Amino acid sequence: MADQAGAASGMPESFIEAVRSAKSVAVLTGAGVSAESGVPTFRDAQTGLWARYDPQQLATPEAFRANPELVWEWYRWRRELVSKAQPNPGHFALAAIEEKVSDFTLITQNVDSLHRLAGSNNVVEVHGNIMKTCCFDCSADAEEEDASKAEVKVPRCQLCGGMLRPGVVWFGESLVADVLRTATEASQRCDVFFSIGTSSAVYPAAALPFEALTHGAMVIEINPDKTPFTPRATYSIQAPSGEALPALVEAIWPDAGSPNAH
Ligand code: BV8
Ligand code: ZN
Repeated sequence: MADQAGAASGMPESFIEAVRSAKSVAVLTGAGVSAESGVPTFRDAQTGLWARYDPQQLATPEAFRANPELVWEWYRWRRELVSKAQPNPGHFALAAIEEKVSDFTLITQNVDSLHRLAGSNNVVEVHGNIMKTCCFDCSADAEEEDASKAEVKVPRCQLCGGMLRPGVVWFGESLVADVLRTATEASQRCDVFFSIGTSSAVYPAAALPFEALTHGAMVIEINPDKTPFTPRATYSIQAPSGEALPALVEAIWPDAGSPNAH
């Protein structure tokens, strides 16, 4: 049963000691970590123009085959949004934790590059990156300028003439095998696993906290809402990650300095 650890105060000593002495830490982040940077989560109703579309309907190869112009319009809108977003204190706190732990892996479902922008190094992007572009037919990577010409509704591959697509993993597509293997291995070997800002609804990423648990890790969930994983968490911190993570760093590594913008 999850033990409620207070967001800022009242973290049990057992919790603080376990995280401070951890040799290996793995973290899974979801859209909730970027929410405080102004990047809408998948659960949030899409704003404005996109309110009438369900992301799970648009982020699929079928949608792209049926209407590549619409799918590109959606991704260009999201790229614009992401390019204006800045990391928030939650991102910086995770970069600070990486400095304190010898074996640290940050597994993210987010496609927005904010962890790297905040200074995290060992980032595993299990669902790709929205700023990347590749060929839907031959999978060749494409240069950014090929895709950014807004007047070209569906950019074409210079190698095979196929349609270019955003470099993300769509629903119904398999994750890149060695990326998933790296994430799974990190989840299996860690002493402490954090599941932060994710609805724990999308597989196989949602299986990673369970992997950590069955391999003996302490699993800490940080999410203002409950998720299907909450009852299994060792500790559940029900607070926004932008508040909980800096408080956790402060409580566990007071010398780490404030993990806000560097
Ligand atoms: C695959 C990139 C094999 C694209 C994304 C039936 C049962 C089980 C599984 C399936 C099924 N049918 C199909 C599947 C498989 C499917 C799946 O899991 N579907 C779910 C919906 C049931 N998975 C796949 O298709 C995966 N591939 O399985 O391959 C295969 C092959 C062929 C056929 C079948 C299977 C590929 C999944 C990857 C999809 N791509 N992103 C893009 O971005 O455009 S997923 C996308 O949605 C995100 O990357 C993210 O992973 C997911 C949304 O999840 P979250 O990140 O958790 O975000 P969400 O909005 O859901 O939640 C936000 C959370 O934050 C909330 O809990 C909220 O409370 C919290 N929060 C809010 N504010 C804060 C906060 N937390 C902290 N602080 C805050 N301030
Ligand atoms: Zn091609």
